[in-house]
Amino acid sequence: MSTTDFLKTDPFAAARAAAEYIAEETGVDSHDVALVLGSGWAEAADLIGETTATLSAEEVPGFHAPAVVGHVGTIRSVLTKEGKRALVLGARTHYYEGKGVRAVVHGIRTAAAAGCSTLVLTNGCGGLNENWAPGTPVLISDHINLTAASPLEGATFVDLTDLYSARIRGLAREVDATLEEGVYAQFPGPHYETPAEVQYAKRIGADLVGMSTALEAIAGRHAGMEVFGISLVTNLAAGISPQPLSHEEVLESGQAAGPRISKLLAEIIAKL
Ligand code: 8IG
Repeated sequence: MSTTDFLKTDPFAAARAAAEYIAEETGVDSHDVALVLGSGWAEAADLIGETTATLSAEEVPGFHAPAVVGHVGTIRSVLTKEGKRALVLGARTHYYEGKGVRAVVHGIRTAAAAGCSTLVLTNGCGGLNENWAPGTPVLISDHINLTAASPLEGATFVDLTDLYSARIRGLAREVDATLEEGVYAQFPGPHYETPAEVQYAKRIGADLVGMSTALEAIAGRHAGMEVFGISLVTNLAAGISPQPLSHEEVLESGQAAGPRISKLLAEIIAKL
């Protein structure tokens, strides 16, 4: 049976198989923290410690090569100065790729099976607050899942109160007291929102709009991990600024903010 078939029959067995492969290939029996790198966050891994092994996503059972320019298709094992083992997932499968929610959260389940007790989710997103200029990092306090999908199947009732760890948000604020926080709405994508949809998101309580994170956070909580999320506002959401959105703009503001947010993330991970 191919590993893709395995993902179809038992996603948790597929995650265990991937974790076993990672342990063998990296020589690290158990990892401590998983880090998912979204748009704009690619450089962060270099600052959190020494990369001891690099795998390409497509060699690990159940993983796919990334579909988006600006995303990194590697899985790295990083040793932090504090002696923690970080599993850095540069390859995220997005819901809009149409591979199914199991594929979207496979990396999360693999990280849990690899021993990770903390999950750090990063993303690039649109901001609804005009005061958040492109390049502003924002802590995720909660989410609104607008995909109408769930990574959980059957009668799996998981409490999502305080899904995004207040403890780790506190640690982040010790690093940078000016960090603000907001509610992240995951849209299915891949199109950006219309201005009317952005106003709708605002009225239902969102501060950030994007195409990832919520489904992964749910899978992380279900797997027993402590979840931390941080967004990089790479653009003002549609209609908040008079300018139209472009993927190039998103990549540019991500690159400009890179050094600052990489340092920020490394300092937060050092405190975990
Ligand atoms: I980067 O404005 C990035 N990702 N849905 N809307 C949505 N996703 C995004 C946006 C945005 N910017």
